Amino acid sequence: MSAGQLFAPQALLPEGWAQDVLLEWDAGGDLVTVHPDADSTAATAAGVPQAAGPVLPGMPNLHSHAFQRGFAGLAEYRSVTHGDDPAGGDSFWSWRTLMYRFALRLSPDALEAIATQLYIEMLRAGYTSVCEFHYVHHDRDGKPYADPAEMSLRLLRAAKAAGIGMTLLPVLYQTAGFGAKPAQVDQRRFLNDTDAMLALLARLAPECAAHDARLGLAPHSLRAVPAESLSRAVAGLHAMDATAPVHIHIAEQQKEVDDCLAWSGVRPVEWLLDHAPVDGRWCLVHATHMDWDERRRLAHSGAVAGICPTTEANLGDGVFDAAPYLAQHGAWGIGSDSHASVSVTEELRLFEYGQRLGLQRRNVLASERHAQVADRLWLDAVAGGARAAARPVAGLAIGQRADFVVLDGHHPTLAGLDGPQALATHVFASHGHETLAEVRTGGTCRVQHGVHAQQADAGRLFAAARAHLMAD
Ligand code: NGQ
Ligand code: ZN
Repeated sequence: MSAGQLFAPQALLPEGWAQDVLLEWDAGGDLVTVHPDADSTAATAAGVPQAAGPVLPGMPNLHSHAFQRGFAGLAEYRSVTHGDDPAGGDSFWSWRTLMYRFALRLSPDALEAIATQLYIEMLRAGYTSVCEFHYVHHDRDGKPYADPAEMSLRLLRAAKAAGIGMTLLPVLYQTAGFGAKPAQVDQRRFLNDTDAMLALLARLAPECAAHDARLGLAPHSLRAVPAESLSRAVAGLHAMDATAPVHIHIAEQQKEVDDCLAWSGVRPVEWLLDHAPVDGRWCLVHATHMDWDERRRLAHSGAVAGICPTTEANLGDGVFDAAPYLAQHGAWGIGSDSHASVSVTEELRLFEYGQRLGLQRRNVLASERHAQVADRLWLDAVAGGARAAARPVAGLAIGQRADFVVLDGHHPTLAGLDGPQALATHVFASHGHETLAEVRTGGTCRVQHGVHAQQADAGRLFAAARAHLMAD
């Protein structure tokens, strides 16, 4: 027995576009029927609702620091005239100093308000699940809350309230740089020893199960986690759950590459591939700066490269060299990271545009299989995002979650276009999210014509929380 049904005149299945697709899901929100070339007359006669336009798999957002939504837009001014960074001015590192100042003011209530607003915005943009890379664990003095899982639980509640799928990744953070450099005072809210982290994971496992969330671990970076802690924490996680996801920031800034070389003689991605059991359970966030061999090895490892194009642009990280990585079938997905932008289409577009700008060519990431760039981008990012999320969100296929978005075939921008043209227009030539008619997770409609039922209340709480934090 299905709990819900939809008839899609056109739908983007993992293998490509299909016509007249009957979708059915069960009471748990899992797809039980994905039937192309179904009889549309029979479906209409049986009262199956018809989609307003082409149906796409919902997009997993593989990298988020929710609290940074409250800070987005507030560091777009010159804060440094001459610093110790090579450019002698504002950089990733001076941004980080300001961001830490904001993080130090955060309360549990503020985090929940900001995250709820953010997750609603994600749904409105067509993201149907999120991997939350969560590192503000402790109170302002750096002491654990009475319940050390306090902040994590706020994120689970926010995801539930918004209706977005959740992979919670508590972050292990111990040091300020390679070679076990002691943590800075302004990093005090992030710190846990390895045993405390394993205890936090054990505390969160039943909570995540109760919230239908997946639990993983995020060693923050090779800068923040010494080698021994990295291996012990990953082993501890995998003793609890052998398939749990592991995410790590890596090689985002040239300085990190230089520091890693000075410390170990090898580059960060190379070091990780040599010293950690990197496979399909891993997501290497950014991986911006790789040489040819690192790129080849990462592509063959099965791990996902977590690309965050708007944040990487905002922070001046560099451009991920995508063409050779994708040519070697490297897995990748997208994340909104610092939330300078919360837009699936803007991330995908900028990913392709970075390549065009660098190579002075067009349609760089089209493939032999997908002449349409947008088809390739969308399907790759869903597949990689699902692997990073370690949840069944890999697209419109039986056994996967009924997470999908419906394009608005009646909107003037899309009217009269077929599925591939509509998707290409949605990605490359639409403004805002007006071309989305509907967003569903687990079959439940969360957004209809841009509106989420809780958006007004969430918006008020967000604005109040941010005003309070800024006055603090
Ligand atoms: C973060 N964000 O953890 O929020 C980092 C900055 C760091 C990005 N890398 C801090 N985009 O990497 O040290
Ligand atoms: Zn990040």
